[in-house]
Amino acid sequence: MLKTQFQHPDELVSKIKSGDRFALAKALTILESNLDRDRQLAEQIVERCWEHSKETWRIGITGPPGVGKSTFIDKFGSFALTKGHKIAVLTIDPSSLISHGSILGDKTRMETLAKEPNVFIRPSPNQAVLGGLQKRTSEAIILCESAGYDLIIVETVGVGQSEIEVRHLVDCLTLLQLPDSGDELQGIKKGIMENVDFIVVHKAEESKADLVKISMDQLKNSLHLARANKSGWDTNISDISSLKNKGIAKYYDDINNFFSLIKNNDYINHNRKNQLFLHVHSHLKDLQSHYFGKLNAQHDDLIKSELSLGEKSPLKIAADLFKKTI
Ligand SMILES: Nc1nc2c(ncn2[C@@H]2O[C@H](COP(=O)(O)OP(=O)(O)OP(=O)(O)O)[C@@H](O)[C@H]2O)c(=O)[nH]1
Ligand SMILES: [Mg+2]
Repeated sequence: MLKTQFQHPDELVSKIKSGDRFALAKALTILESNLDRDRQLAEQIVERCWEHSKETWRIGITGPPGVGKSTFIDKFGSFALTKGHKIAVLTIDPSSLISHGSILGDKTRMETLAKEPNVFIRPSPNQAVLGGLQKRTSEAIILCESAGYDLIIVETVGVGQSEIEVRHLVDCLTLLQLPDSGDELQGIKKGIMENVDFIVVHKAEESKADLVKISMDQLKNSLHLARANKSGWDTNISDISSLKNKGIAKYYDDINNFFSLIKNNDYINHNRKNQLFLHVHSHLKDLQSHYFGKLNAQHDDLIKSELSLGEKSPLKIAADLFKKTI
C-alpha cells in the first residue's frame, strides 16, 4: 500500500489546485498504483480535479527513438515560457518498458525546462503496463490542468501503435522525422499522415540542406495523397533544428494558429468529447478485467472441484460461473 500522509483526498486536491508540485507528483504516483486502496483514492482525486472544459493546449510529440523529441520539447517549451505558459511534460516511453532502460535521461535532456519553476516534468515509470499508459496519461493530464498547467506536452516514442494512441490524448499531434533520402519517410504509414497536424523534419542544420529539401518535397507529395484532417487544418510541414534553435518560434506561431482554428470551429470540444467517450470504454474494460480477474481467482477452488467431479464440460462450468456473477 502506498504510504500517504494525506488524511483525505480533499487535502491533497486542494494542494494540487494551489499549484503544489509535490502534491501533484504524489497524486500521479497514486494514479499509477494498481492497489485497490490507491485505485479508489485515485478515483476520488480525479473526480475532484475534473472540470468539464479547460482552455488548455494538449500537444503530443512523437517520432522514432533519438529523433530529438526531448531536445525539441526543451527548446519549444523554453520559447513557450516567454509567452506566459505554465508547462507540464508527460513522457510515455514504451521502449523503456521493454528494455527496462532508465528514462531519467529525459530530465537531463530537458535541461533548461527542468530548472524552470513553471514547468513540471513527469516520466512514466518503467513498471507501468503498456496498455494502461493511455488511460493513466489521460487522468494525469486532468490533474496537471487542475494544478494550473495550460500547456500539456506528451512525449511518446513512435513505436507501433503508440503514436495513434497518443492521438486520443491530445488536441494536436506533431511527428518528428530525421532528414532522410526517402526510405524512412516512405515508411510513414498513410494512417499516420492523416493523423498528424505537424510534421517536423528535425535536426535540419545547414550541413544537411540537400537531404532536408528532399525530405520536405517527399512529405509534401505524400500529403497530397492523404485525406484531409478532420479538424480543417492542413498538416503543416516544417524543418527545424533544435540544436540551432531554428524554426522554433515559427512552430510556436503555427501551433497558436492551429489552436485558434480549432477553437473557432469548435473542433477542440468535438474532439475532446470523442476522446472522453473512448476513455469511458477503456476504463470500463479495465474495471471489468480487474473485477473479473479477482472473481476468477476466487473461483479457482470451485472450478477444480467441478473438474474433478468430471460431470460438466469446461464450457458449461464457465457459463454457470458467469451466470452466478452477473
Ligand atoms: N544535430 C542535431 N542533433 C540533435 C538535435 N536535437 C537533438 N539532437 C541530438 O539527438 C540526440 C537524441 O536527442 P533526444 O532529444 O534525447 O531524442 P529523443 O527523440 O527524445 O530520444 P528518445 O526519448 O530516447 O526516443 C541527442 O544526442 C541530441 O543532442 C538537433 O536539432 N540537431
Ligand atoms: Mg526523449
